[in-house]
Amino acid sequence: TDCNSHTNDSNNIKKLKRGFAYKLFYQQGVWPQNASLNDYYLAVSYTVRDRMQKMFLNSIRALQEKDSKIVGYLSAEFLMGPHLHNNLINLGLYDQVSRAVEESGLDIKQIIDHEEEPGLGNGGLGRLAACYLDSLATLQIPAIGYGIRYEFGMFDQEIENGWQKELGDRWLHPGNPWEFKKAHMAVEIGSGGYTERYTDDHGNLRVRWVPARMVKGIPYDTPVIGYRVNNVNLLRLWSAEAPKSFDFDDFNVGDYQGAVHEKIMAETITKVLYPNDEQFRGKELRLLQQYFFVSCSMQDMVRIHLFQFPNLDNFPDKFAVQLNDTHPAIAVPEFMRLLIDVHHYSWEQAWDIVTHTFAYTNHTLLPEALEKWSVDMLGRLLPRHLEIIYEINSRFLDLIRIKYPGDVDVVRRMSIIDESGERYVRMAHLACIGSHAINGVAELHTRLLKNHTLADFHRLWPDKLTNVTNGVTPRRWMVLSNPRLARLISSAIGDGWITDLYKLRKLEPLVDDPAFCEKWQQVKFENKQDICAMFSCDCGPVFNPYALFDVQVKRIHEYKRQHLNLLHIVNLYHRLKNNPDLDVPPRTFIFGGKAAPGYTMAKLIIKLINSVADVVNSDPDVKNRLQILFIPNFNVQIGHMLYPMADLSEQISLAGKEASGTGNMKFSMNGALTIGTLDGANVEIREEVAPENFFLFGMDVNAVEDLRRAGYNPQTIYNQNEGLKAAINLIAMGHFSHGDQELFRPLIDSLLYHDPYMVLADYQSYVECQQKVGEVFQDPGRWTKMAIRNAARMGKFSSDRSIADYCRKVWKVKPLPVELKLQRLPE
Ligand code: 26Q
Repeated sequence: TDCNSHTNDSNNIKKLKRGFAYKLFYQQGVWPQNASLNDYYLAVSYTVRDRMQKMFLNSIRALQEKDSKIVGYLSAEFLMGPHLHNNLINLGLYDQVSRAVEESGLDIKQIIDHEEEPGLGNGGLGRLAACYLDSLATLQIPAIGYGIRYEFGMFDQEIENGWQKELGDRWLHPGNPWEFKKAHMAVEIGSGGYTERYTDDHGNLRVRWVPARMVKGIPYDTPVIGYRVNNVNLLRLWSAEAPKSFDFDDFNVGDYQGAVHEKIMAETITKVLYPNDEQFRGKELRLLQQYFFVSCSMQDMVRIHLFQFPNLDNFPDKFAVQLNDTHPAIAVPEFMRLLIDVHHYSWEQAWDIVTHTFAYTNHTLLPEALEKWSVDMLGRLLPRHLEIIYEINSRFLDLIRIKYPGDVDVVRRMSIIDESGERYVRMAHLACIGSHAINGVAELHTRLLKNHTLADFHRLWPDKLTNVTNGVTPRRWMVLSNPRLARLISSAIGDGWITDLYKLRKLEPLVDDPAFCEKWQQVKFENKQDICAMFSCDCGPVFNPYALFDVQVKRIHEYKRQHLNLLHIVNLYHRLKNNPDLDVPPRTFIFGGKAAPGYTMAKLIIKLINSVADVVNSDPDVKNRLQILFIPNFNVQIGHMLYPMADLSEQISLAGKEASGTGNMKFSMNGALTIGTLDGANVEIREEVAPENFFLFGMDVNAVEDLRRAGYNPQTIYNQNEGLKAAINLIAMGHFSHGDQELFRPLIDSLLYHDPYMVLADYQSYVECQQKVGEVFQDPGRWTKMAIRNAARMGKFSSDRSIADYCRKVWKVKPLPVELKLQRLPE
């Protein structure tokens, strides 16, 4: 009864408060009056963590007891974002903990905001892995996420004089209350050395790898809890340590320096996340990172399997292993090595096990992003793996020759080894050949893989390549980040949508309910006010919450075309200056995103955004009508604030370049309208929300291809378009650089003489579409209906749907609900 649950509540709050005090005293070792915010953050987190332990241990037991298949999700990146808030929501403890914290004289928001987020990813791919872990747990699918415990995650970005500056991310410094170090589960990882043949006791010829160096992999486990279920999955991240605790007795005393060096080298492996996405660079340490976490993870799964079964024959029935892009593709030869050299399987048996275990997700169409490791380097670091790769390739090419007699070109194209110049190992080919399933991440992307990037493989194995459109978790990206909207939606249609996002459809009839529409507008307005409040205290511009908030947040990359957005802004500024009566709504343009530290052009784009912002924001002629804000250090935490307050979502990549995009989904779920090209998942978003609720512009992939074939010359477009010319000239003449005409020249020259992403070709269409956006925004009733319809039709883009697709099409796994077997806890 109500009365009963009330007593339970206050009982629970009492217990939570006691928990905080206990943790402060015994764990942090401080009196409450001396405790810092960090002490409180840790005390609250440890208390919450304790509440997960029973579920965690029950989940692990369920895995061991039952004949259940486990998903092993191998990813070099997991961009988890802050844990505390998410765990409170998934556990259903937010309100109680909030009260308990309040009664202890603190503010839950302050404590939540104190968390240093684990930014162990670059962007889309890493965040996708995190959304998938949330959905796996919520759908009660047993899963382990395997990755790297980088000591330094994604760098922190500061803006200095308009330029990006990178600072080391010290996320572990304040202490990480969410992980458990499992020192006893360490594994050993080799590198370098040589291979040798030998005959074993039974007269069998075998191969042995004799590595030159060994490091230890130590797992750190972070529990991943599902939304309101008892299932707790595992994120297992590996950290590298020197093989022996540094004990110089073990080393030749004469080589003390060398011993220290070895230790430092070992621990370098998991030091830092490589901050470049979409641009492959063949660094030795990066290959070592990949091999390190892959070997740790495969050995771990083998150990778990052998705990339950006498041999590895049925490994593919126990584990489905997903390769998140080719970063973990070295798992294919590594598992072959473990099966053949260590567990003494024949090549044929081993290959059967391997190919029934792995599946591979491709995340990119950009040729420069495809991983290819120099054969020399790979052979030096992993000599046994190179031998195995050669053997895989030789058998594969025999198959190709039989299939396509006399076609030497197809052999050259499909070979794992690129022999066009210096020899390289093509990791995508290795992943395709070693997997039973390959998938793209949006319908268009998969089609392009089938027709271009992986066309030969698709022709060979027509059933292997499928699509699984990406999704994002509505727990973090709606419930957690947009509580006002979540409350409004739940009050209208109940809260079933949180675990079945298709239920948002029930919102559609409410577009004709003026009271509901008004509340919807009010939510958006309050979300915008929150942001404005954050910036109003500074001496900088005060943002107008009545303006159209036009947002582009994502990694800075030429293919994503932040500079197309800028050209429109400069053009609008120019028009407003020349015609103060121009009938356009006030706009606030918001940018956020990091540039890879070595990507000069991307860094120049950041500088240009900030330079245009400086001039426009201080120009009285456009005061309150045009404002630009670059939010530094875009990360998960800042995403929580930005997606809910956006009116307009910018998804303006050149068609055929963005594999999927996932920010596009987050915006739309939160009631922003999209201006976008027919690229990636935009195509499907538009399909779902209906064309009249989507601002489409630009060339489609066919038009892009036609134009490229006809010969694209950006200068012709520049010369023929007065508005474009004016915008480009303003930048080139130094209007935004205190007269300096050199500063932005590389960017201008690139646009005028190469324009690899066809910014100028799509410019006019974009500007006209933006004009339409402005007109619709001036009719708030119409805009709101469109926004509600957008959110209502986002069911497909829940990561729950994506994971259900993977379970059915790729992994063949079923839910394993965990019951809480009551067992008395140790006193
Ligand atoms: C590779 C080798 C060496 C160093 C770094 C890398 C590297 C690291 C990260 C290469 C690529 C990435 C990240 C790629 C990425 O985030 N891709 C995005 O994946 C999303 C999820 O599928 C898609 O929505 C985006 O379209 C895609 O760009």
